[in-house]
Amino acid sequence: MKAEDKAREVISAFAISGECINIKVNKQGHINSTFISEFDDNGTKRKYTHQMINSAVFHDPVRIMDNILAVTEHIRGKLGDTPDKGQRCLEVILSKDGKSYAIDEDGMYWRTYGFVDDVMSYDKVPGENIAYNLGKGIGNFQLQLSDFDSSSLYTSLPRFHDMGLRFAQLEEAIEKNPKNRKDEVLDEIEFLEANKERGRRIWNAFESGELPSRVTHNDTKINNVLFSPVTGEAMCVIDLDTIMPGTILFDTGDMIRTACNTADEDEKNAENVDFSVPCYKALLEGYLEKAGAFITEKERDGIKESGRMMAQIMAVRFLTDYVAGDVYYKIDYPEHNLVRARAQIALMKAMDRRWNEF
Ligand code: ADP
Ligand code: GN1
Ligand code: MG
Repeated sequence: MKAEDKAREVISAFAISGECINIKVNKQGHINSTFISEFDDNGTKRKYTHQMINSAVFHDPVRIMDNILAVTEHIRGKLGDTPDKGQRCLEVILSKDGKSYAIDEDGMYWRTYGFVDDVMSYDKVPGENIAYNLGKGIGNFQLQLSDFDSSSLYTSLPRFHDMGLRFAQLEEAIEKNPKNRKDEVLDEIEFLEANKERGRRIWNAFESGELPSRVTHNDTKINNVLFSPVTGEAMCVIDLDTIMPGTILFDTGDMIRTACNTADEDEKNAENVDFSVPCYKALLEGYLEKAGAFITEKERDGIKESGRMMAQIMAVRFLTDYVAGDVYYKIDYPEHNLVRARAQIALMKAMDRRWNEF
């Protein structure tokens, strides 16, 4: 059965008025399967986002939905009577029996959000204004959640940004070498291993309590924020599966990694990958406008390193998936994960080249 037809079947379980007149796939994310539908309710058209939650990654979708309900409710409280509230915070649409999910006949969990319309999504930063607004948007998101009790959150992916764990997974994949890909990636392994100790510092400082634990998003890449096409303002932070206690440096790092990269995350020609110092400055300016008031000196001091650390985490994770045989990320062609890993390594090197400029 076509994916869209399957989606059409399962979404009838959600409390949506009207008739589904159109459904299509969105291919932007690497993890979940996302569909956009349009419903006609007696002449009024409304759009929705439906996602089949990736059960190989997320083992307890119900608890993830509990996290998302709690966090979005908290943010909505902060938004008060803001007229465009529906655009500024994801809205979970419940099922007809009042649940935040529906289960299809294969046992897969689905959820529905209101579609955030009239916004732009970028895989690559188009310029400094969007970098500034990404920083401000995530700073604001953290601020909105700064009084949320992080201990009430379910940890959906334990040790998600633990560099030591990520290296252990890489080493295990290399040891097993199921697709005989190890010999192709010896240079990459050597570079990453040589940077291992430096890459571990932020996680270690977080684990030892030197960096405070806060509610963080943990996946703040640029296409997980939707922007106004008019002003560039960050309207809505999406992809809330990984909201967990963490250090703000995971979020600054992922923003830097994605918003200061002049090339796509899967750029094939490493020479096209550069680190944009103007975007870095703009991103930080926006971020500190919102987060500057609550972050500590130690956190502030770690921001620069956080971008390099997250590029490294991603290089290690993409390389692991390549060696392991593409079991985690969605890919479009066989070398996709290798291309992604090389592009992140190129980004680390570009940062190093420009280290004294920012
Ligand atoms: P994944 O975990 O696979 O990355 P996301 O939740 O990030 O899934 O969704 C994938 C893409 O779908 C996003 O990058 C965005 O373009 C789009 N999207 C997701 N939710 C919405 C929404 N509520 N409104 C509009 N677009 C959305
Ligand atoms: C995944 O879900 P998506 O595509 O927004 C991944 C992130 C990576 C990112 C790299 C749950 O994010 O950790 O940084 O790919 N999400 C998960 O593009 O593993
Ligand atoms: Mg995403």
